[in-house]
Amino acid sequence: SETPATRLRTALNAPTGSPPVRAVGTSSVLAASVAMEAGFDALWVSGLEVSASRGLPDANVLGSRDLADVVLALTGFCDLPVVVDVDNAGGSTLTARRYANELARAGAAALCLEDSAYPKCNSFSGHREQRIADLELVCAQLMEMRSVVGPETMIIGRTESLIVQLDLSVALDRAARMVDAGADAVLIHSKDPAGREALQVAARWDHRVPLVTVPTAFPHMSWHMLGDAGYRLCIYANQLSRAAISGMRRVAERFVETGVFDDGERLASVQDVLRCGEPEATASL
Ligand code: SPV
Ligand code: MG
Repeated sequence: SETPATRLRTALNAPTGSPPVRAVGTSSVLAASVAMEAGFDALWVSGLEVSASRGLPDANVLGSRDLADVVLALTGFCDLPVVVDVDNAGGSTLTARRYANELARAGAAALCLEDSAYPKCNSFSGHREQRIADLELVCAQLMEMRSVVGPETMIIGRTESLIVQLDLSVALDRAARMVDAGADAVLIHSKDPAGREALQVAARWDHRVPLVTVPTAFPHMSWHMLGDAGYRLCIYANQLSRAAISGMRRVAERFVETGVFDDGERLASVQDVLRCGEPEATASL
């Protein structure tokens, strides 16, 4: 029967050139309700967003339980497939086993494992040096995860090669090795603001498994363009959090200026909040 995981797998494996799956970072049900209304196809549980929402650095401080709590809330709320950023899954095969077990049980449709060395740092953090993990370890982690999740759960192999300024050939080779170890899809992360690197990746990947992109650094490239280039999943990792910050900042600053929050133009209704916990709720505001 159809589950969010099987729907995601089918959509990702549709022919190159079909519209890509669009996932958006949602670290709360509030964000997921907005994503669902807008018509996103899937949800992304971002290590960065979940860490930030708890006041933690995106640096292997978050644990599998923290992520599972978010996944449980999202899968309880809607049936969009949930793609989970497990970072380097704690940097060992034993920790990878726990991540895979907990997140699969929470209902994740896909897990994204990256080859950053423990302790990781965010691909965009300027103040710390990202290092890349031993490929043998990453492949062993992948195989361990594959062995504990069901066959429908996808595992995305992600390489940070380009983030640490290794050659594209190294990135493609590491991605291919992750596919050999059992990855169902591949993400070669890039922060080239022109988006040229992302296009080169798509042109040179052999597409034996679907290609995934996180276009944070090249927001001018639409999902239509990325789909045409050959990408099958576009992950908008943090844009809703950033929209929330700018929205909250605007109304908070205005409140301090004017003394009131009464600003019907800018505030969603109380109903919108109630509905996250009780879909049938009707509020008088
Ligand atoms: C995240 O959202 O945590 C990601 C994407 O892994 S990035 O921030 O680009 O590393
Ligand atoms: Mg992350």
